[in-house]
Amino acid sequence: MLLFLYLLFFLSEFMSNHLELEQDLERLSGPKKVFMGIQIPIKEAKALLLPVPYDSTTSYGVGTRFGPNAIIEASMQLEFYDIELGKDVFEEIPVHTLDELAVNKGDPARTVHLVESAVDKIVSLNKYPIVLGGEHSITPGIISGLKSKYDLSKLSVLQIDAHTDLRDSYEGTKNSHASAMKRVKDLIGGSLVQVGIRSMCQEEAQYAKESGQEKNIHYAHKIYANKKGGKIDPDDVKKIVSSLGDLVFVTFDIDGLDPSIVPGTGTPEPGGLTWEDCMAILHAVGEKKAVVGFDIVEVTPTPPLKVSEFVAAKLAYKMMGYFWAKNKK
Ligand SMILES: [Mn+2]
Repeated sequence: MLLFLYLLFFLSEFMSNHLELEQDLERLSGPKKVFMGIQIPIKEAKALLLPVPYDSTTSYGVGTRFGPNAIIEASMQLEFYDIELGKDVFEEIPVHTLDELAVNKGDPARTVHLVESAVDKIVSLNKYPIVLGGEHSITPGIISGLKSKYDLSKLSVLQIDAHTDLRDSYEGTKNSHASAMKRVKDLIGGSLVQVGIRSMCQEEAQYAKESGQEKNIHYAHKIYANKKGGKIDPDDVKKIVSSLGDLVFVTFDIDGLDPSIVPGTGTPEPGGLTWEDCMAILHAVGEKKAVVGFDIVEVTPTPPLKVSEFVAAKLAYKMMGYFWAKNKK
């Protein structure tokens, strides 16, 4: 009996010693690479951030697989205080950063399925999903993953992007980033509202006209033409907001912004939106709609420049504030 007690004592001493050593090591290795540099336990977090380091079907510049890690690293330089909102957004919307999804580069369909299953678990835990891509082909997986909690027949999607991504398939796959929004349209019953568009192929233009989608396309050059005093026309913002249903998912392809602000993206189209245009739109959407989640995709780091990933990190924080920290002061 005594021997048994002695063994028990020895074992517990050994384990607590180990725990201490582990904690010491963690401190020595510095902060983990997590969004904003703070890891909130899943139980206490309001949002779960899923990094999806996937590129497989991107057609021109490659490297979006390095996007999530670069954005998370850049986010550690952000201030918690949001000047415009007058508050610490992270305090209201604490985030837990999940490990990078183990994507399958050679199998786009499998990757989309993996994303779906991860997002399904996030919303089943009643957390907001934030997904960092990775290429745009992951978005249909995110939308499918929402269906265990939200009625997709009522879901609208706001897409900020240079491209419509409405090809039925591209280079032999229906899971290409060039077909991402066609897949999304197949999944949702609400509107797909596309903003900042300035590049499409003839098949897409024809599809947009014949399907009636064109009324929900807000071309970049028209937004420019309507500008007043350098600012996006409030009527344009109103049109964008009013064409969305009450339940909204936001997919933000970073190439929606002008490449002078974000050079690090696979297909940098000139004539893009300004930061202020995007903020005006996202702020208005957050005020009027229930936003269930968002993604930021197609960030391709271009070292030694860090501007693209920093802009993406700030964009994620602004969206958290606009969508979810809006009701409390
Ligand atoms: Mn795009």
